[in-house]
Amino acid sequence: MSDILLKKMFSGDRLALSRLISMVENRSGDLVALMAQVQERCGQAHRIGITGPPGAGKSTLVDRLIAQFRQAGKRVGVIAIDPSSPFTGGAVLGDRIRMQDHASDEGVFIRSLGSRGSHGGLSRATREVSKLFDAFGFEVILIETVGVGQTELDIMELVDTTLVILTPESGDTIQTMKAGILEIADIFVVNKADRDGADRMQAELTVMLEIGRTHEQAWTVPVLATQAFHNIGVRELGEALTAHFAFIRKQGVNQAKRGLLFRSEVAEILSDEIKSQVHQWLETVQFDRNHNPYLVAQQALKEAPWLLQHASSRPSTPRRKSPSRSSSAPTRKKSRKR
Ligand SMILES: Nc1nc2c(ncn2[C@@H]2O[C@H](COP(=O)(O)OP(=O)(O)O)[C@@H](O)[C@H]2O)c(=O)[nH]1
Ligand SMILES: [Mg+2]
Repeated sequence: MSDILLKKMFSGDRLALSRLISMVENRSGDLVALMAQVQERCGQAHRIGITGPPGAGKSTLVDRLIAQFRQAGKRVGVIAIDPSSPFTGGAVLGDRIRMQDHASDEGVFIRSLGSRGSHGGLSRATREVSKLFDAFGFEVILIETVGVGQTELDIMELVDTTLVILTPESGDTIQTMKAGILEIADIFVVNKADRDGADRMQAELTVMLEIGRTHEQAWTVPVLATQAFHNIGVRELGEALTAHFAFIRKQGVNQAKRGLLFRSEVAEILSDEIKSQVHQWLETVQFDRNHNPYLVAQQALKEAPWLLQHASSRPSTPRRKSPSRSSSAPTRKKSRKR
């Protein structure tokens, strides 16, 4: 079934795209096989991450940026993330209403992701939805996250350009801000520049960036001022975004970093798969009260079905001895659920 959906999505069917996103969100179907096909069509989109404290104006800016990119003839996919909320309500719902102007535009697709549907793997779900968007043909992908915690930092690893939005009142945020956010920002925006203190905030940030600047850093992080609400400074922001994308395209990807990210992605896919197989296997095991979890785990490592599957497909692997039944070993239930 997913093959038909994929085919439809590749031919531009938005409903198919929407259903595939739901599959990714709910972790249903053979996602590894599905995403392997999606991956083949990826690599064209400019992925932009937008982060910063709640209320800074991220959604308003996203809305303005959508309009800007649409005017330039680019198609835009938007992922709005709310990791704190178990339901995608509240702020994200508000965001969707704010962005509703674009709802009838065929060149725009807005989707919110919460931690509920994604089974805890919010960064993996985000990465995969972003890949679906890329394969679908969106030239620009905007990912809005709330806050500056670990989830946001993880998500910012998935993008080409990271935009950090602050306001004139964000002094405390900068003080408490983890050093990480300064390092990951490719562009800073001081939004709500209609308020007092925007100039000072802009100057402070510029100084901080100057102090932290290293020699090998070829990109100078711009600190821009915007008034998203009044649509001021948005054109300059759009230009800075495009300039950064051109810069990283020209510079080429850092091979070492690319290798690191690639390995961590493979590790994430593998460990998710193994974890889910472990849980499936545990369903088939009957325990009595005195079981020692270490002994069960030890035994499982010896006769784990997921390892066996792998081993049996490799003729060079030495044959296993038939496992001896120890009193602590779990017994397999008759029928294996899959
Ligand atoms: N004064 C002022 N308010 C703004 C500006 N941009 C956005 N806002 C308001 O700030 C509030 C929060 O905006 P929102 O985009 O939801 O922030 P988010 O939580 O970062 O996504 C809303 O009431 C916006 O209307 C601006 O440039 N100036
Ligand atoms: Mg928002």
